[in-house]
Amino acid sequence: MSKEREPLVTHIFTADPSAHVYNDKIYIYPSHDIPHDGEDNDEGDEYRMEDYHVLSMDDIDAECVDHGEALHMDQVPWVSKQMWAPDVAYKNGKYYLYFPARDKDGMFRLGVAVSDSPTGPFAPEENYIEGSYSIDPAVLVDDDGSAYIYYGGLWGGQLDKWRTGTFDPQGGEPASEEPAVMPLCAKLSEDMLSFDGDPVHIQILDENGEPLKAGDEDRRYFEGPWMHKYQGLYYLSYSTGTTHYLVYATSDNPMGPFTYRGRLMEPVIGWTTHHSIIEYHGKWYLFYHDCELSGGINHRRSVKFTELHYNEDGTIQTIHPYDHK
Ligand code: FUB
Repeated sequence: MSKEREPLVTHIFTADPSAHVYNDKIYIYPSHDIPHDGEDNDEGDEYRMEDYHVLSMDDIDAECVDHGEALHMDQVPWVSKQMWAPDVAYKNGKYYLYFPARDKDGMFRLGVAVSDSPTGPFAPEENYIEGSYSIDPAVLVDDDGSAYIYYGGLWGGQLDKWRTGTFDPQGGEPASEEPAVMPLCAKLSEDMLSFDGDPVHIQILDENGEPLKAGDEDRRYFEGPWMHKYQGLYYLSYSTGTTHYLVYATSDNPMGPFTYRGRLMEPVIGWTTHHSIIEYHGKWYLFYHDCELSGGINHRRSVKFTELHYNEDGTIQTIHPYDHK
């Protein structure tokens, strides 16, 4: 039986869970951490993932099943290494797996692979999505069928190295008083395989309508976006990276601008924090990961879930991940 705030599986290390409800079951699309004894660094070289496994639960308290390998990097012609945080979207009767990985030149790009089943196997496209770079894709298929992909991550995720529009290996975050690097968003084409138009940086504003600043590390975007809708409002949530919070901003438009609203979750054990949000049988759940099971080893993470609660004004109650202990 799966339990709240316990690892969903313990036979492999899993991270970056993207949860979805298909046919009344919960499907979780995580990264698959590989244990090794190498060092951690700011480029994220310790995250050496090579494949994806699909997990599912028949109900929120049912046993979590590992459906095995759904895609391996050896099947993807353009990938050299590091298959990081994925997401899946359902449209046109098919399931589309979006994933970041380094290409043969060492650049992170976004790929897509397709299946008739939520558990895969997924057949990859020959090349990465044209015009894509950086990491952590998350896809929203809106009520009118339009699909949007949100992505980007700083440091090892390379988003800050593209600030000039081309890749600058020496690039980094702006000075602390300058606007922060914002996440990217693109509309997806009808067949879900390419961008429909140029990606744009979506704006995350503070309470005065000003873009969050690079030095505002408690609130600025770092990586791991997720988009969900609640009572007609779009909620963009993400990790602040260096300060290890999950936070959120809202807008009445899927491409923003978004206004910062608050903190979703306090830091977990481990450097990274990464999540997704679903509604299931009338309740809301946050799927996330931490390194409790591995005793704090950053690249040996475990996926967990917990219930999430809204206040009447649409704000979300901050989750304290170890309060129950
Ligand atoms: O799992 C590798 C990377 O770590 C992800 O892409 C980031 O979001 C962070 O969780």
